[in-house]
Parts: sequence; structure tokens; C-alpha cells
Amino acid sequence: MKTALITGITGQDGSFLAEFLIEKGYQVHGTIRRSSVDFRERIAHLEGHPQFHLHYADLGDSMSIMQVVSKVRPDEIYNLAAQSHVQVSFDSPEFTADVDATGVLRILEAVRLCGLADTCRIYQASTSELYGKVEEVPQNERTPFHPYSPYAVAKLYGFWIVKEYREAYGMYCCSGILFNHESERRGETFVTRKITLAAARIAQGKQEKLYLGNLSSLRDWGYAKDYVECMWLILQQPEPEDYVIATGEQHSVREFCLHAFRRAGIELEFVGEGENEKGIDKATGKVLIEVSPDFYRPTDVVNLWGDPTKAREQLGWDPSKKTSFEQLVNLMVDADMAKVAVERAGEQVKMNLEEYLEKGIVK
Ligand code: NAP
Ligand code: F7E
Repeated sequence: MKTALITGITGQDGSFLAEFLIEKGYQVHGTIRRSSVDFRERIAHLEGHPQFHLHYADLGDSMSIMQVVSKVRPDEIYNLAAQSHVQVSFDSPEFTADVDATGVLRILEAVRLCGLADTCRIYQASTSELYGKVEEVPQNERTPFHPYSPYAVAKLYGFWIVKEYREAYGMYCCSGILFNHESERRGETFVTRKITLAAARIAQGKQEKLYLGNLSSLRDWGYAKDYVECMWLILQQPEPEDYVIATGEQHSVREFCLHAFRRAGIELEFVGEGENEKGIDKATGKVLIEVSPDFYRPTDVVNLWGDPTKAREQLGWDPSKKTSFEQLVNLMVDADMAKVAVERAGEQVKMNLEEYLEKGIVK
């Protein structure tokens, strides 16, 4: 039975990867951070499972990393922990650099210092943001990098230090250059989830309007559950190599909105341009989407489109057999429609209870 250590296990990808590895028979250890509120929603269903174990550690704290690596002595490490929000990285560039760049170095050194350099394989969660202000479309493993945010610059260090340790010390460590991947577990401030949640709330009368930034931005969006399989496949190869993981399809934020609102029962049309563009409900003429400069970034990456040929040929991972764009939008909207319906039912129960208490029906 193999032992895996996942940093960032409470995140979208970490939770899917933990499920995937448990299913494969692994002992799965994950790192969590202390927080004053409960943040384990995505992994709550795994707690208590005999193959699932949690440890406190922070990527900004070498001692905690050393401790967990020496205690667990993993066969595989999946370094998914990061300050992963691009827009936030403009507000917190130093924190982002510490976790997303130096944090990777801390993992690599912990493995070396614990004497695991020859046995432990390391996966680094790299990103299509490295291509940034793109120099080629679509992007593959040979496309030059041009990072375009503090997040991307930090992740570029992570990519290069992994390559350096591979070459300098012969370690089995590699990067998956993953394009955007989404799911019903995606953080609510990333654009796809923000849209699906708003579509569900608007359709059920719980929100009036959705404010977005650049509607013309293009992304290659896949399903996170499909992508965690690649992380594992990358570590099962005879030689450590870096891979682009993408669907090979591109869509705009505007297109995502059209599909999501349609799934929620609202047919939209977009009128106007730039900051004056609006998404209008065709049936009622109501403005449901507006553009707000608050969601513009100082530099924005607007043309991501991945070429997954190497992954298809070497890993046998074929995106055409995985979740399609339309299926992805549908499953996200369906999950948020259900979530909003449950919230509404809860509110109704609370209102009824308050009314009964007021009337003295319930004491
Ligand atoms: P996510 O949902 O934001 O999860 C990030 C995880 O990192 C959370 O578990 C978070 O813990 C943890 N974390 C943050 N700062 C930490 C620190 N200082 N020490 C320890 N843990 C820390 O991100 P995701 O979408 O699952 O992405 C996983 C990884 O893939 C990230 O490295 C991201 O940059 C990268 N990536 C993501 C995509 C994508 O489209 N999703 C694409 C390419 C690359 P808390 O829960 O405590 O905050
Ligand atoms: O933005 C535009 C925004 O925040 C996508 C992370 O997982 O994927 C993710 O980073 C696009 C950008 O993701 C809003 O300007 C418009 O062009 O969903 P996002 P991201 O920046 O692509 C990469 C691969 C990662 O590695 C990251 O960790 O959508 N956009 N309006 C908006 N974006 C947000 N968040 N909110 C808006 O209102």
C-alpha cells in the first residue's frame, strides 16, 4: 500500500485527489491550516476513514513541513497548496511569493533533508498562467513562458526550482501545467463558480444582478475531477517529465454566462461594449449582468488555450473522452440550483419557526 501526502487537501483539487487516491488503495495524508472557522467542507465526508489522515502544516513554515514529511515518509507528495487566486495576488504579492514560490522549495528541501530524495516522487501544481501574455496559441510544453501576475511569477519559480532539483539531485519531481479546471467545489470567487451561483440565485429570486470584469477573456476550462487523474498518472511514468493538461477547447466568460443562465432557465442576450456591456434577460428585458471595473486586473491573461497532445500520447489521457464544456457548466449549475433551493427551504423553516414562537404555538 502506497502512502501519499497532499498539501492543500482542503482545496478543490485536494479533495478530489484524496478521494481518487483512497479509491486506488493509498494511505492518504493531508496538511491543513488552523482557522477560527470550519473550512473542511470539501473533505468532511472523508474524516474518520481509515485511509485518511490530517496534519497541521503551513507552506510558509519550514519546521511544520519538515515535521510532517519526516513523520509520514510519503512515497508520493502532491504539492497543491497555494494562494491560488490571481486577482488576490496583486493585493498580497509577498504572501503569494512566500507560499507559491518559496513554499515549493521548502517541500523539496524537506524531502532531501529527510533522506527521501531517492524514493519520494513529487508532483508540483503548476499552471497555464505561466504562459500569461501569450506568445503562441494554443500553448504546449515548448511554448515560452510570459507570466503576467504576481501569482504567475511565483508559480514560475516553483516550476523552475522543481526542474532544478530534478537535474541537480536526480529527484523524481515534475510539474503538471494545468489549464483552468472547475467543479461544483470551485471557490466562489473564481469566475465560473461566481456565474453558476449567481445564475441559480437569480433564477430562484435570491439575487438581482451579477457584476463581472472582462467578459471577453478566453479560457480552456476542464473538470477538476478529470484532472486529478493526470496528477497521479504524471507520477506513475518511468521518467519524471512536465505535462500540459487541458481540454484543447476555448470559450469566453460571456459564453460561459450564456450556457449557465440557459441551464438555470434564463435566456440571455448581451448588448453594448466594454464597461457598458450588459447581459439582458430576453424574456423580461431585465438587466441581469453588468460590468464592474472592480473585477479588472492590472494585467489580465486573456487568451489561454492548451494543447494536450503530449498528455494524450504519453499518459493515455484523452480529454475528448472526459467531461465536455457543456456537461461541466450543467453539473455546476445543477449543484448550485440544489444548494440555493436547500438554503431557501432552510430560511422558510426558520421563518415558520419564528412565526410559531411569536404566536405562542411552539414554546
Ligand atoms: P484552492 O481551492 O484555492 O486550494 C488551495 C489549497 O491550498 C487550500 O487547501 C488552502 O488551504 C491551501 N493553502 C493556501 N495557503 C496555504 C499555506 N500557506 N500553507 C498550506 N496550505 C495552504 O486551489 P485549487 O483550485 O484546488 O488548486 C490547487 C493547486 O493547483 C493550487 O496550487 C493552484 O495554484 C493550482 N492550479 C489550479 C488550477 C485551477 O484551475 N484550479 C489550475 C492550475 C493550477 P485553506 O483551505 O486553509 O485555505
Ligand atoms: O478568472 C475573468 C478574469 O479568477 C478567469 C486559478 O485557479 O486558473 C485560475 O485563475 C478569467 C480572468 O481564474 C471576473 O479576468 C471576468 O481573465 O476564474 P478566474 P484565473 O485567473 O484564470 C489558473 C489556471 C490558476 O492557476 C489559478 O490558480 O475571468 N473575469 N470577470 C473574472 N474573474 C473573476 N475571478 N471574477 C470576475 O468577476
